[in-house]
Amino acid sequence: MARSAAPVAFLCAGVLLAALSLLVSCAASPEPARAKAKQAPSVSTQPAAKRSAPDGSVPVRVVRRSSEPDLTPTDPRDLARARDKGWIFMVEKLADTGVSRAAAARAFADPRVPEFDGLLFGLNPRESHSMYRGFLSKGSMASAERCAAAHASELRSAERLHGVDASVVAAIMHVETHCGKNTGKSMVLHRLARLAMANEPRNVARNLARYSGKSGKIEPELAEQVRSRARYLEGIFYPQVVATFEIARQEGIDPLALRGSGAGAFGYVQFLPMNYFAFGTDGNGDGRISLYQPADAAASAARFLASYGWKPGIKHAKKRQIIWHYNRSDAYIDTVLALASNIRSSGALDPVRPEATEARALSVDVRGRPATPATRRP
Ligand SMILES: [Ca+2]
Repeated sequence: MARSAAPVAFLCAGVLLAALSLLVSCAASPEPARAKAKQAPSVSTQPAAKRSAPDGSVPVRVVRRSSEPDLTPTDPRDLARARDKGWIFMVEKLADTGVSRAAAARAFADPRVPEFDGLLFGLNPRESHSMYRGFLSKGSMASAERCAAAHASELRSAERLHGVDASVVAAIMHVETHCGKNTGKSMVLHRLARLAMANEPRNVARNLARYSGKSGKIEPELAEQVRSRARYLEGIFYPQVVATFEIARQEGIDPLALRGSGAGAFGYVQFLPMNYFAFGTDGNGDGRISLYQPADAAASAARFLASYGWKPGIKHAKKRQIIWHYNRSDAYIDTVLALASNIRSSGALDPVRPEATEARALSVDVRGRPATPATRRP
């Protein structure tokens, strides 16, 4: 979604983050094709003592809220800076939820986090089909096929594990991040926190004023729509902010280090932090879960879809219902299913016969150009 604030609001999927006792609906996918993230968070499936991160990925244990209270004193300068920057509502809310006040104040006081200058939201945003038209161009379809072919083994493996069509997961991978080429450079914490501030009292007032007539008056029904939308956005995104701090707390990493889309999603298949905890799967069996590993990303997305009822042989209408949980957009669903159908018919996911591989190797030189005698000069 080139969709920064408003659009984010209509995607979402239900997920349980047991450790935080929070049940919310949350998006797996906001912004197709974001810039590549530098940080590669991962969830370790190994005991802590054995974990290491030679590839630079961040290991994350299963989320479990610590029973130990955080006794770190809050730096009053951080609190003052967070207040000046408009984030004090978020800091205090997080502290009430059980996130360390010191950690929250420090994060929002950090100069890397911009001031909160308000979030103006639409009341009923919808994605248009034109947003996705480019994904069905000849070039994009070919690129999606290459993505499927490059990761056929991982995608087929995820399919065997979760019973979800490999072509659908490949299509999602292509639409979300162009097969991992564009996973996003935005600060996940900041983007999620901004959306979660929708229901901050001053922000609600700002939006009520926006929807008021020249007289400054607003119809009660419209005012309730504005308030309802603010509560909805907060309900979706605030738990994601908490989950981001939970990742940082468990691993002792900087919460600002997580990078992703403008809507706070990250990795090849653009999961929000809670989905990362709920559906992250170690697809390649290397003992850690990283959504920047294609095998893990494919397995995680497949698990997500399976959790909403995807099974082999389900009807088209059921497929639509399930993908809706990934992104609440008909345009998105149409695009993913059309791409998946094309990937299937292209044979990109089919096993390559050894003789075919050999034949191809003979006809292509090292730079990938045809190497038949006719094109070569002596
Ligand atoms: Ca892995």
